[in-house]
Amino acid sequence: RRDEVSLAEEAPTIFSKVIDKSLPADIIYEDEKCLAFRDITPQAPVHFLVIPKVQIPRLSAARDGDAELLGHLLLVAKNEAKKEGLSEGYRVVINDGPHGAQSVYHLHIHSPGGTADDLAPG
Ligand code: DGP
Repeated sequence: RRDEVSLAEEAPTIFSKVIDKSLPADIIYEDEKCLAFRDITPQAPVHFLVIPKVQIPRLSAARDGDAELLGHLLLVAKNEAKKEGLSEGYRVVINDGPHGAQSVYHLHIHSPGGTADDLAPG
């Protein structure tokens, strides 16, 4: 039996609409496996998200077979950070689940960057 939380986690999220382009987003990179776009509520001068096109709801739902995809997402994050001029560094954050402050249940990597003063703690 699956509980309400896991059913909710499997439902399509707003990011499915970003992927199928039914919801406009400022997309900065796309390939067959993933998409990178600017966060609608940026926490830093540069703040983009990298998401897989397949809906893995959260990091803790990833499987061993997702290793290559997860590595790809990280490499896209660092390539886009370079293109965005974040030569002095940036953060790479994944929020997982209620205690990790995850609000959208489609796995995403946050890459906020700017000056250290601009970055929210944690
Ligand atoms: P998290 O708390 O890790 O689940 O962060 C979800 C992020 O997604 C949050 O920083 C705001 C962003 N976000 C939510 N809805 C939209 C949207 O419709 N468009 C864009 N570009 N970003 C969104």
